[in-house]
Amino acid sequence: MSRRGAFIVVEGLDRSGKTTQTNLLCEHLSKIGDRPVKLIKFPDRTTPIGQMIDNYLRSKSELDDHAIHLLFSANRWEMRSSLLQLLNEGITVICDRYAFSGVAFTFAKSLVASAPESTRKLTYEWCRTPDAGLPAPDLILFLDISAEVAKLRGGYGDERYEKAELQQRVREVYKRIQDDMQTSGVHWISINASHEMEVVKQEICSYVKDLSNGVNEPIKSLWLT
Ligand code: T5A
Ligand code: NA
Repeated sequence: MSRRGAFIVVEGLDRSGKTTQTNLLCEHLSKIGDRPVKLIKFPDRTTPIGQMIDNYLRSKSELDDHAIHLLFSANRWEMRSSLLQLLNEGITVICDRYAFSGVAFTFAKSLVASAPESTRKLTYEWCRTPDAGLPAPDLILFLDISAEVAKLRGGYGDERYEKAELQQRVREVYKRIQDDMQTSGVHWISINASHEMEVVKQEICSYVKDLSNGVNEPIKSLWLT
C-alpha cells in the first residue's frame, strides 16, 4: 500500500444523516477498496477538551462563543498527528464533521439577531483562522437538507444548536463555505439528503470510487495559501 489513504469528510446540518451515512460509507469502502477504512468524528467527545465541548452542547456549562469555537478547533488539532499517521499508513479515513462545521456554526451564531454584541462582531475570517493548516480533505460530501425536514427526524431538539433559526443560518453559511472551497480547488459535493437513506447512500457511493484504493498526491493543508 504505497499510496496514502484518502481523507473524506461528511458535513451537514444536524439530523442530515451524517452518522448514518458515514457508517454506510465505511462499510462500502471496506468492500470495494484494497485497504482498511477508519471512521472518526468531530467533536471527539472522549478527550478532556471533548468533554468540555460535550458539557457545553448539553447546556451543562456556559462558554463565550469565541472560547467554544477555539475548543472545537483545538479538538481537531489534538487529533492532527494521529490523523496524518492513519493516512500515511494507507488507511482511508472517513470523518463525520470537520473544520467546516466549526466555521458554519460559529459564524451562523453571529448572524442571529438575538446574539450578544461581541458574538455579532465575529467575522467569517476569524472563524476560519484557528483551523488553517489542518490536513485538507480530498473530498467533502455535504448532506444538504432544509432545517424543516431535518427537524422532523428523530431526536431533534435535545442539544444547544438544534434551533430552527440557527439551523437556517448554518445552511446559508455552508453555501458560502462551498463557494469558498470551490475557488480553492477542494472537491465539495452537495447531496440532497432529504431522500431515503438508500438513495442518499447510492449517490454518495457514486463519488468515492476513485478514492477507494488510496491517493498519490501529498496531503494538502486547509486554508493556507
Ligand atoms: N459543532 C460541531 C460546532 O459547532 N463546531 C464544530 O467544530 C463541530 C465539529 C454536535 C454539534 O456540534 C456542532 C454541530 C452540532 O450542532 P454532532 O455530535 O455531530 O455535533 O451531532 P449532530 O450533527 O447533531 O449529529 P446528529 O446525530 O444529530 O445528526 P446526523 O449524524 O446528521 O444524523 P443521523 O444519521 O444520526 O440521523 C438522525 C436521525 O434521522 C434518521 C436516523 O435514523 C436518525 O433517527 N435518518 C433518516 N430519516 C429519514 N431519511 C433519511 N435519509 C435518514 N437518514 C437518517
Ligand atoms: Na451525528
